[in-house]
Amino acid sequence: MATILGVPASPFVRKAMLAHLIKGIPFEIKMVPPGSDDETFRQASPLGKIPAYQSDQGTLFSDSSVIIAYLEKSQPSTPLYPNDAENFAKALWLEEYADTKMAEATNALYFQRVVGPAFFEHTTDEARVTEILNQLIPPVLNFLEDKLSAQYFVGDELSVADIAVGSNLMSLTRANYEIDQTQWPKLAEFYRQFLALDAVKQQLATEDKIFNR
Ligand SMILES: N[C@@H](CCC(=O)N[C@@H](CS)C(=O)NCC(=O)O)C(=O)O
Repeated sequence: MATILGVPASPFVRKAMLAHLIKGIPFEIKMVPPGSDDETFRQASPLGKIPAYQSDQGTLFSDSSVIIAYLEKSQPSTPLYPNDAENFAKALWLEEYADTKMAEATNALYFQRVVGPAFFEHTTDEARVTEILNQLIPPVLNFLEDKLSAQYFVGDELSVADIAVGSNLMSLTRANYEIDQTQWPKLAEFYRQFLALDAVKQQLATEDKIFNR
C-alpha cells in the first residue's frame, strides 16, 4: 500500500490525503514531522518538507502536487485534472496559487492560532494576527471570489484546484476564521459544498483525533 509520510494537520499533507480519499485509493500515514532524520523520509524528501511519498511500487518522492499528478497517472479513474487544455492550465494555475500566495496567508493564521500553540509552545501574537486578518487574507479571498462562477473553480467537475483551495480553507476553519458570506458569497458557498464531501468529512475526522489527543 502507498504511504504518505507527514502529519495530517499540514495543509499540504491534507491535500495529498484528500486526493487519495476522493479517488478511493488506499494509503497509510507514517507520522513524520518536517525536517525529520527518518532515512526513508530523507530519501523521498531531500528538502525535508512534508508530504513525502512511497508509492505502492516503492518509488520515493515528495511534494503534494507531484503526488496528485502521480495518482492521476497510476489510477486515472475519478480524474482530478480537466481534459480540456485551457481548463487543465486554469486548474494547475489555481493549484499553484493556492499552494503559494494563499498558503502564505492561511498558514500564517493557522500557525499563530493552532499549530504554534499546539506543537511549538508558541503564544499567539495578536498584533500579527490582526495584520494577517486585515492585510494577508482579504486579497486572497477577493482573488478566489473573482475566479468562481459555478460550484467548482474550473469546469463542472471537482479538480485539483478545488482540493488545493479547500485544503487551505480547512486551515482557516481550524483557526476559527469564518468566511464572511456578504463579502465572499461564492467562496462561502463553494466551501459549504466542499465540506459536505465524504472525503472531506473523513479527513476532518482523522485530524480531529490528532487535535483532541
Ligand atoms: N510545495 C510543497 C510544500 C510542502 C511544505 O511546505 N510543507 C511544509 C509543512 S505544511 C513543510 O514541510 N515545511 C518545512 C520546511 O519548509 O522546511 C508541497 O506541495 O508539498
